[in-house]
Amino acid sequence: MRLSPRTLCAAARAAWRESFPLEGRDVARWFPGHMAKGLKKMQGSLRLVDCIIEVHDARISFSRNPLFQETLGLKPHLLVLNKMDLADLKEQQKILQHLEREGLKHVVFTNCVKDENVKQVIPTVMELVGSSYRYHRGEHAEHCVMVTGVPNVGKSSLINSLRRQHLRKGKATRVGGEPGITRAVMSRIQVCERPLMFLLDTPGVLAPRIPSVETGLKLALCGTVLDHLVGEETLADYLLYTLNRHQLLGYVQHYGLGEACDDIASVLKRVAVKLRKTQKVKVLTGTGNVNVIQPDYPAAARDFLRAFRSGLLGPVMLDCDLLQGRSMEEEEP
Ligand SMILES: Nc1nc2c(ncn2[C@@H]2O[C@H](COP(=O)(O)OP(=O)(O)OP(=O)(O)O)[C@@H](O)[C@H]2O)c(=O)[nH]1
Ligand SMILES: [Mg+2]
Repeated sequence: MRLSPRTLCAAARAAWRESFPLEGRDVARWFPGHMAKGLKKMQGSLRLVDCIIEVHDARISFSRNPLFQETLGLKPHLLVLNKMDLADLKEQQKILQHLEREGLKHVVFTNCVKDENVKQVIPTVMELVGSSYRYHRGEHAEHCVMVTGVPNVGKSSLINSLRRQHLRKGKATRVGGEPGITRAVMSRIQVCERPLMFLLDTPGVLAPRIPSVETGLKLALCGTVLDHLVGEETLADYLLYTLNRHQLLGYVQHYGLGEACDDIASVLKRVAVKLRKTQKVKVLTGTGNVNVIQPDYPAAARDFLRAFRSGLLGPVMLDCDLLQGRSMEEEEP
């Protein structure tokens, strides 16, 4: 008998976890001390700045750092939702409406690797600055913009992309796949000639109190926290839970698993075998030493996370629960 896809999905869903254990995680440790310093320095440079560009990851549009709006909120503000190539933006209008309700009226989605939509950034900044108080003082012809955001969302990539677009110049600031690449609030980097505009690159800053463990895990999944602080296997488990919960089953095909599964140990085992990431371990038995082949679980977890982060498992919108007005923590009894 052949089962319909709907029946298969229903059967699979029944076996999937309804929630992820959130207790006992020390989210406070995920906020390193240098970030507090960075934020202070940013506040210090604020008077030199005409506008703030807050860069954030489009896959977690609502899990932003509230501190940016609270401490830097006096200046005109543009939200750049970057990595749009990795985000599921089917509900883009709803996302924009939700952000507008939070007071964020100026939003641009970008891909700073392929320079998509980056051309919209400077005209929007000019519009915002033009309608602000500073413009009417008519002092300087040049504009200075501070780029803020949590780690690893593409702040430095945006600066480099703007330079490619408007100056036909190469890299001015270092980019990297890990959080914490930019460490200091840097000197001004020119990104445009007409209008003359300079950008200040800044280090990524997480909120000292991440509002919930769930938000912390989503931030970590997008690479804004160093993986080892959360634990690669925990993170891989949260990824599996999230993908199954949203029925994003691209990982099944990517790793040739045959079927979806909600048990991380068994998924990582099969991933390790497929990637030949196994290790020989000596086991002492009563009759002597025996070499046993074991799956390399940490290596499989790293590959699973890497595949997700580079978009190989398909686009995602990790904050879609918030779009529908419910969170996992609310659902718990
Ligand atoms: N897929 C994709 N990757 C991007 C995009 N923008 C940046 N990246 C990648 O994201 C990683 C982080 O980029 P950075 O520009 O260093 O991020 P940052 O916000 O300056 O990071 P910190 O300085 O560590 O806070 C790099 O590997 C970039 O290549 C994008 O639009 N799409
Ligand atoms: Mg940077």
